[in-house]
Amino acid sequence: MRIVVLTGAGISAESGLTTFRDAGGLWEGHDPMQVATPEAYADDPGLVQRFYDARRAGLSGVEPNAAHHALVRLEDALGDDLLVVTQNVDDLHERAGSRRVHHIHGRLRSAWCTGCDERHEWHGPLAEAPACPACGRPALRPDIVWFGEIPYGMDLVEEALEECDLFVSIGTSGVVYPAAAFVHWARGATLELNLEPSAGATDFAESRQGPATRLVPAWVE
Ligand code: BV8
Repeated sequence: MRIVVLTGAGISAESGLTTFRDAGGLWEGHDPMQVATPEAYADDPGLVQRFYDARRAGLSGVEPNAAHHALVRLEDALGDDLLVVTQNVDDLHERAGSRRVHHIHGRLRSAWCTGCDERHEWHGPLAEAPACPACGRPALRPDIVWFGEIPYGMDLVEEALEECDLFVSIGTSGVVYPAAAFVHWARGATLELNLEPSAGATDFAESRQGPATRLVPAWVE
């Protein structure tokens, strides 16, 4: 049984990380559509760096929840037949113990040097323009896929979806593309687990509503 799981901000909500929607479309007081773009970064790099510095710092105050841990148990059972694809930029899947996680929108704890193209594990602030450990230039940006930028590993995801027996979408509103189109790329059965029906709920063979910490363990068991 090959399974592809897509997760969104909703799987991290019960860990205390506000979702894009629940925060009334604001993260740390900013409209992501205004700050999560290359144009915003070119226009005011300090503002965008501080927006991500705040969210990166917030990671040390939260823990994985029962939904993340249930996906680890599923991976223990399925091994490489399970692929977790996440839109989330937090590291809660990894901290729960998931080994095969693909971040299509990047990661808060990664810095990308626009000078030498190297990427580095990064836990501290970037707004102070630290030197790139590889080339020494102060050219580190958040390793985040902004609106208008190309998500990471689309070929890998498309191939996994075309070969899977089951596609499960957890905690996403289904408004951001191309992730919102994955249900159409999936070959097998499709299931949505979400607090409320997503924008694409009717595209799934089955859609269940409830908190991820209740629905995901129940589905995994
Ligand atoms: C691209 C990093 C080309 C930033 C993010 C018009 C039509 C179609 C597409 C477009 C269009 N105009 C523009 C586009 C393209 C655009 C797009 O989709 N825009 C949208 C707004 C219309 N997309 C892009 O630009 C993408 N790039 O298209 O490139 C391309 C494509 C393919 C191949 C080659 C080239 C890049 C998009 C990536 C943007 N970056 N993240 C950051 O994080 O700061 S997106 C960001 O917002 C998140 O990563 C996440 O993806 C998204 C938020 O979505 P969700 O995760 O779903 O979170 P949300 O809050 O919305 O929903 C939470 C859900 O959880 C809710 O349903 C809620 O009910 C539920 N929930 C809450 N609590 C719980 C719960 N569920 C269970 N339990 C709970 N306790």
